[in-house]
Amino acid sequence: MATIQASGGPLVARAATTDRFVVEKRVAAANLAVALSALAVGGLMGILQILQYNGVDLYQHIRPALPGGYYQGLTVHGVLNVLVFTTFYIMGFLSFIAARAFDRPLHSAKIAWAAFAIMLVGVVTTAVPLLSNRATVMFTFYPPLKADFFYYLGLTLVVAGSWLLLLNLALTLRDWRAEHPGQRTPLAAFMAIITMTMWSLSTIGIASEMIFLLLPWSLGLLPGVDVVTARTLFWFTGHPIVYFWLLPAYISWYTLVPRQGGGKLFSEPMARVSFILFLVLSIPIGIHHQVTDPGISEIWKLVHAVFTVGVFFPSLLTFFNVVASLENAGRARGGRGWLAWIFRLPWTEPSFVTQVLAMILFAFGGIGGLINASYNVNLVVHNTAWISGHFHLTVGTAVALTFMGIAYWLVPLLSGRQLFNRWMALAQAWMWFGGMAIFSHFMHELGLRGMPRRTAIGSVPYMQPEWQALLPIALVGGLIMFASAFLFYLNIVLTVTAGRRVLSEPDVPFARAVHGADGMPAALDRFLPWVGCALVLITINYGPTLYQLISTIRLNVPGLSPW
Ligand code: HAS
Ligand code: CU
Repeated sequence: MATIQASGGPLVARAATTDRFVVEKRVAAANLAVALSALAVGGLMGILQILQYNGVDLYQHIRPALPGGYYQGLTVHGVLNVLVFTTFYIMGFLSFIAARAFDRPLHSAKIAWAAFAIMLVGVVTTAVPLLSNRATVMFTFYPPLKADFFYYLGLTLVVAGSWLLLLNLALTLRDWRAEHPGQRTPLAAFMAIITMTMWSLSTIGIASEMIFLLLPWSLGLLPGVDVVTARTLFWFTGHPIVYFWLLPAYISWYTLVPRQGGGKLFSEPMARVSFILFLVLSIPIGIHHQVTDPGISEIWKLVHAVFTVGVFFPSLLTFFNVVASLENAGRARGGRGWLAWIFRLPWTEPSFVTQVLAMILFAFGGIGGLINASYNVNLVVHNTAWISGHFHLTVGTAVALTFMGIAYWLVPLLSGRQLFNRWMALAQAWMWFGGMAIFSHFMHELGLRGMPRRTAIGSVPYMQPEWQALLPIALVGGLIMFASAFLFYLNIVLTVTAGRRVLSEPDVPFARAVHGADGMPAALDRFLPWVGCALVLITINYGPTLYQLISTIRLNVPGLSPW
């Protein structure tokens, strides 16, 4: 079976590859299993939350399992969905896709398994206090809310395990370069390395927060904590984490979706520029989450707001490039006219449709992001349900729905079986799209009407009639998403257990590029100079604030566990 590389180079014929990638397949399967299990439990909490908003508190009926009620459920929802599901899925997907793009196994099976093992120990360590209501602190674990030591330890292990993928990819790149002197790194592998480099750099913030503040504090070794310093270190990682979730989805949109649609990627150099910009610009903008925090100079808040508009740009490049690639596919399939080519796209191919629907909602999530980023307008939306609307379009759709779309080809490939039912998959994708469109629209609306986020709205004494009018519609959206998730899991479980066995392994659908890597500037295939640029910008944008916070640090705020 032939695989086409996105580099625009010649077709690379590949004979039976099954055995060469057995480790990568197992690593991917193990990571996906944890990821999808986490999403199942985390997603279930979501429906309990929107029911609670509507005055139906099912948490009361599961008290023995979740004694902390709404707030514990919300913490489980956030931790499992955006920390565990995303990180494990990304580890599995990137390990697999990078090896296939390099067309060679990863450098070390031991490192790949060690990463998985460390992260798994981390998840279990976090889960114990989380489920026993000793860590009801949300996924952002802002002090002075204080969780059990093991909650912080477990999350630290998940992050530390993920660093090993960067090590493994870097070693694999070295092996590959030795075998292919002078050649351009295959696009998907290049993008995977950029993603993991950006992530590893960005996690310096959360690692410092854990090691110097939260871990010793939760052990009683520090008299108290410094709230603003902790929050600033958190958002040093907490903003770029959203691009750590997004970039693997972009890898799929750039290197796989064009071919799944029947066409080619429009421009490989432009795709590389976009990823390099993410590496350089993702981190020095985290203070846009702290516009209302005291103790940080307005100048630096403004600088971070301006740079946030800068990081909008690589997503605009992606918008252009991905839509141009879809147009290429539509025309290759006989499409005509300015827009009529859209109808020629393969609208019955589950993986493709799922991801295109994710892209469409992401355009709206992106627009909302720009509103969040607009310094003074942020004051209108901050800490309201608007933000929940925003991130359900971004991580909850652009990322989660894309990952479901990837699962529609990856799970069959890993299990050696056909997708159980393509129509069920198509229904699932449209239901997520429709349900999320309703849910997130009304969450944005509720936010504009002043409804706070992270609040058990169903039991507050200040419930407003205008919220009461809109909440049931958001619930309808939530119920449609719930049904969609049910179909997804049914299809995946039936695929793995009862899908028709396939004799020959399907191809990984890497796309070729219209404008490929030939003649592209060498800088677009380098890593270290861009890491250097990122470090310079981080130093400029964070240096003065961190210096001021650390030099005036006062570890005197006692911890609270009000639940
Ligand atoms: Fe955000 C808060 C700004 C993107 C996630 N964000 C959050 C939180 C989360 C989150 C989880 O500046 C809450 C954290 C918390 O708990 O407090 N965000 C932005 C900006 C962007 C952005 C400027 N966010 C994301 C992504 C996320 C994510 C991506 C997850 C994956 N966000 C903010 C700000 C806050 C914030 C403030 C703080 C608010 C506050 O006050 O608390 C941009 O990167 C967005 C750029 C995106 C685009 C869209 C490009 C569209 C594409 C698809 C094109 C294809 C199509 C298909 C349409 C420009 C690439 C066509 C189809 C055919 C058939 C033709
Ligand atoms: Cu952000």
